[in-house]
Amino acid sequence: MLELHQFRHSAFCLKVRMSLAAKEMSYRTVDVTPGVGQLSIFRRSGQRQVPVLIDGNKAIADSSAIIRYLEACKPEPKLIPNDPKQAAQAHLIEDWADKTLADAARASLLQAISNDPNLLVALLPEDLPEPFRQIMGNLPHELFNGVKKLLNAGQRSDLLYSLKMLSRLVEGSSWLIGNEMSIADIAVAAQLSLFKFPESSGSGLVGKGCPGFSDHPLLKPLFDWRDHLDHLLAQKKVEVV
Ligand SMILES: N[C@@H](CCC(=O)N[C@@H](CS)C(=O)NCC(=O)O)C(=O)O
Repeated sequence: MLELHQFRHSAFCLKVRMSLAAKEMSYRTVDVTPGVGQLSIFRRSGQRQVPVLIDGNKAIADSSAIIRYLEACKPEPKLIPNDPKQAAQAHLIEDWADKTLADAARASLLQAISNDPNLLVALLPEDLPEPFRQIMGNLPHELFNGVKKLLNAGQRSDLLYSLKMLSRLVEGSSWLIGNEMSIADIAVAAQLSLFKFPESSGSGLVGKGCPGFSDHPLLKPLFDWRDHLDHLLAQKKVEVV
């Protein structure tokens, strides 16, 4: 049985769960405790970040490497297009989502949390007993590792511009590239989760996120597109508990 070692609300871990669902591959998740739990991740994979996929005695780190591994294990349905030009486009969009969008998403969520402490409480694990929830009312470090500073006004407006362009791209079309779901759709949708949490994030978080983005009228087609993908993949998911 494949095992996904993860932080529940990490967009990179969501990216892998979405890919496993797209391929209808069964797996179970292991929630890693930030800090102490990462020691075992380091022992098994030689680095400390999640997601890490464990398949027997193999440990694969990095969401993009994991998806390439899944693609080799179960080639259909393809997440990396066969056509070399489309494969190149998919790679470029995935790379933009994993770097530029991911950094901006984490910084924006951090900003949203600093304005709304209830959002932080909603991000804590659901099974955390109440006394711990109160003590742990600090920042979820696993999400914000690497966030250097909040977005300034210029970066926020650049981000909004890119998201509006994406919104235009998905309006009236199901997929970012060609006629099938690809890694580009999954990578973008996964990072969008931090701007507006999808239903699959659980009832405490769904709809919450970063005001100014989550409720921007021109981004509605983008979040509708993401919600559609989230529903579609929820039906295909084979997570064993
Ligand atoms: N490039 C990696 C990024 C993974 C990543 O940033 N993981 C974060 C969680 S969102 C993490 O493990 N942070 C903890 C740390 O860096 O110690 C991927 O695509 O999987």
